[in-house]
Amino acid sequence: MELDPRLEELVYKMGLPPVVGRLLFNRGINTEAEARLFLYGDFEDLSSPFLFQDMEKAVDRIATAIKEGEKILIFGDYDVDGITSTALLVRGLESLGGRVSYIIPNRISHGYGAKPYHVNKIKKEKASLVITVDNGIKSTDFAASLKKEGIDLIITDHHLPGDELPQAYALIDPYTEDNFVPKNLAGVGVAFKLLHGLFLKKNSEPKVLPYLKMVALGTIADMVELLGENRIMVKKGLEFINEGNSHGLSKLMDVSGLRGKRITPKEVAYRISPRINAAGRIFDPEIALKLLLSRREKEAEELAGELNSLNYQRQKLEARILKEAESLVDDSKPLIFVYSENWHRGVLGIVAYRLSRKYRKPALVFSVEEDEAFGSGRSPEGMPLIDALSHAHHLLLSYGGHELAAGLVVKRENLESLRARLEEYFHGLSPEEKPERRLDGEFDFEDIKLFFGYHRLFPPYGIGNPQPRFMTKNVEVVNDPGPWSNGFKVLLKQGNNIIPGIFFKSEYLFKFRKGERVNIIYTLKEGDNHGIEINIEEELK
Ligand SMILES: [Mn+2]
Repeated sequence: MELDPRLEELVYKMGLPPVVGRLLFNRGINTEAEARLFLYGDFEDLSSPFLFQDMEKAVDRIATAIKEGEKILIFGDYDVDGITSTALLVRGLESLGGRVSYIIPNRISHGYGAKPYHVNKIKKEKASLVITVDNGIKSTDFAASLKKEGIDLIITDHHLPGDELPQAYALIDPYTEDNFVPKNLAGVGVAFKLLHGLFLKKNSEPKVLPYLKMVALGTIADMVELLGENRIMVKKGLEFINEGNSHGLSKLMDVSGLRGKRITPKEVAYRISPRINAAGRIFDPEIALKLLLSRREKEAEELAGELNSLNYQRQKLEARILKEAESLVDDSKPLIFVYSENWHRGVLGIVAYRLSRKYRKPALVFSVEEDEAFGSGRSPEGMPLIDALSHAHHLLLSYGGHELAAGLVVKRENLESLRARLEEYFHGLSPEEKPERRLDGEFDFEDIKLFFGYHRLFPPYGIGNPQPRFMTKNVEVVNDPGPWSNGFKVLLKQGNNIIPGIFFKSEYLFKFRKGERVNIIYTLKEGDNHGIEINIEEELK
């Protein structure tokens, strides 16, 4: 197997089989430290929270607030990342004796983020310390209003700052740091850093570990890469989730059809997150937060049921809007730009995502309400949405987001000029070509057997760390396939190695006959008695 020289050195130094090195390399890992963190990383390997320049200051301020019995208010956000961040700090600070309350702005009625008008509510709560989670880095006006009232503000966020930083007591955001801190944290990862710092100061570090459950949920839902520290935190968090949960989380898993099932990032992304999100998308995010905070079984059951029916409503709404939006698509244009007065704002993002995936171009979907249009955009890789919007910023009332997703508000009368401007921007740009099925490479069964000794070190799989997928050519079929579960099982041989393979496509029954030679694409699985098995996905000619 040919390896990059850097990789060859790494594999040699760490005593890894080349196949393992190659897979690490495919995931962007090419130093010994990164490789060690990936394969053997544990909680102790997370970087110190005190690498953040304002951490010390923030932790001390919170400690004082707890000691003096001041009211601390957590200012959250409506999605899974924002809700789990809020739950994490509410429960975390309470466990240290803090008096804590929270606000999660209702995006439908209040829009995104902290605004000066939230200050009244904060005053009413008699809070003297506000901590934002998963938002705040652009809330300069909010920060100024709080300052005027003499209320201290600690901002924790993972978004890019604007031109001006808010005037806060302490600011914790990877994007405002000169120090080396992990950059790809979700909002809940940053909130965890703060709590971790606090627990370290209180000499009760081990007690912070169970809060990684919230980190796992929010990090997976926010679609940041499951590499580096994120992957360690998600791995640990999922371990805790699989060991047992609070009433809130276990009722949520029940209604998601996951009772007794092992939770991996897939279950979080496809079953748990949509239900948490449904609350904020079409009704009130507080329902989801109350569920995560719930300590009473009966209450948790009711809230979980409520979330489940909101999720069902969300699906119906989404299907209707998607159908209507699609009827307005002009596929000859370089982007999809559609709007209506009859679309619910809460599902625009999902609709934009689906359109963008289907047509492989940027999609912007707007709900027009009176003289303003609220839009959500999604974009395939290689077509940077946020750059496009900043080129058109003079037409926008507000906007924010990143390369692949953005939100924006525009005056109704400017919609058509915005469309023209964006079409001009995207004209001639095309999305990055991505093969439908990502492959880790061609390997012999010899390599695959060596990798199998390491395969338990590779999950959790998710964004940035996909399940390894291999190709092997010239494999001999040892016997005719026999029925197995709802598919078929066959023995495959290459050199001295025989490996059982599973497949589900009945047309393969004609290809996998005794004595035939096949080229296959497959993933690995642990079979009976923890032996190696392969899951055949494709047979190549
Ligand atoms: Mn977030």
